[in-house]
Amino acid sequence: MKFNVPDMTCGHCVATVTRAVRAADPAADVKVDLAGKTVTVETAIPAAAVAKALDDAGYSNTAL
Ligand SMILES: [Cu+2]
Repeated sequence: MKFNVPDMTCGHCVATVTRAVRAADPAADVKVDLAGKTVTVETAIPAAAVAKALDDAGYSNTAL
């Protein structure tokens, strides 16, 4: 699954976003494209759960 996360601006954001997804699913594979403002996640949990984890971390997002 892939999300547009427009508010990511730096390496700190990448780390925060990655940590947020891993908190929801420790086994998740998270790839962040900072320049493209996208996060690609391989996970068994629902997309809505990943979206909520990102929201809760302060990063609004839309599914792509
Ligand atoms: Cu940042």
